[in-house]
Amino acid sequence: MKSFINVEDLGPLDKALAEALEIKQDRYKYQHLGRNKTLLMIFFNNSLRTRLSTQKAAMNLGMNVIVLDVNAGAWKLETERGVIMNSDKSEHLLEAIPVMGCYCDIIGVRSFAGLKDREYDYAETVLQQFIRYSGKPVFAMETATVHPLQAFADLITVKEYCPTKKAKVVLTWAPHCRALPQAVPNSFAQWMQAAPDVDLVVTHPRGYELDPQFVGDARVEYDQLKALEGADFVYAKNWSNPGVTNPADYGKITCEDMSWTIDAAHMARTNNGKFMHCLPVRRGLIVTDDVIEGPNSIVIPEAANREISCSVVLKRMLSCL
Ligand code: AN0
Ligand code: CP
Repeated sequence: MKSFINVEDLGPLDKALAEALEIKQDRYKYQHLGRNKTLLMIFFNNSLRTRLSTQKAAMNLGMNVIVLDVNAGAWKLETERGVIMNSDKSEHLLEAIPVMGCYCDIIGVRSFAGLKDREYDYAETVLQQFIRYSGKPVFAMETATVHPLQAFADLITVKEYCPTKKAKVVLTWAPHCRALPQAVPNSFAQWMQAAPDVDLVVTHPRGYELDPQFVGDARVEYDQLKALEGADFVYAKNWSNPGVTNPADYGKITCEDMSWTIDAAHMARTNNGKFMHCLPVRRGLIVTDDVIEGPNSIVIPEAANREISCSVVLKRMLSCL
C-alpha cells in the first residue's frame, strides 16, 4: 500500500478486519517488519489520539518514530505556489517535503481543512503534495477531507460490538461552538457505506448535506428522532456546513440548534444503542455527561482501536517497502 486515504486503499474490508483482530490478539506479531524503518509524523494541527496511537502502532511494529509539529519549532511553511515569500513563512512546502522524505520510510500527515476555500480543501492540496514530492508512502492522519484511521477504528469497534447481525448505524450531526472540518463524517460515511452488514442512516439539519463522493446513496433523514429509532450505534459528530447545497455557506456554522445534542431522551429512541464519538468531544454541546459516562458509551474502546487500525495500515505499508 503506497497511500492510505480512502476505504478502497485497504482492499476487501473483511480481510482488513480479520487482520485487525489478528493484530489485536498479538500486537507485537509483526515487530520484525519495522526494523531500521522510520516513521515521520507531521502535524500541522493538534492531536492527542492520533499522535499517541500512531506512535504506539509504529513502536509495536519495531519502527523508529520522528514527530514534527510544524507550528512548534519548525520554520513556518508556505503552501501556496507563485507567492512572493515576504511574510513570516520562511520555507516553502515544496522544498520541505522532499527534505522530510530523505529522513524516513513512511510519512503520516495531519493537515486540517482551512474551511475558507472549498475547492482547495476538497482537492486535498497539502496531502497530494506530500504524495507527489516526498517519494515515500503517505497516510492521512486527518487531512482536509478524510480521517481514514478513525473510520477504520470505528468500523473495527462496530464489528466488535455487533459481530453477527446487520447493524443500524446512525451518523448524527450535533451542535458545536467552533467551525469543524467534515473529515470525520466524510470518512465515517464512506467506510460504513463500504462495510459489510451495516445499514447507515445520516441525520443533520437541512443545508449540512455531506459531499456525495463520501456519503453515496446513504439514507438521509432530516428528522433526528426518527433517524435514531432502533439504532444499534449512535455516532455523533459536529461538522461545519459542507457547502454542497449552498457554496457560500462552506465552512460556516449555519445551525446552532441545541435540540440536536445527544441526551438520554435521544438514546431512549434507540435499540439500546451504543454511543460513539471520535473524541475530543465537548460535553453539553455534542452529548450530555450522563450519556458519555453511561454504560452504553463506547468512546474509550473506540479510541483504543486507533492503535489497531494504524497497526494494520503500517504493517501493509512496511510489507511493500
Ligand atoms: C477535529 C475535527 O472535528 O475534525 C478533530 C477530530 C478528530 N476536532 C476538533 O478540532 C475539535
Ligand atoms: N480522534 C482523533 O483523531 O483525535 P486527535 O485529534 O486527538 O488525534
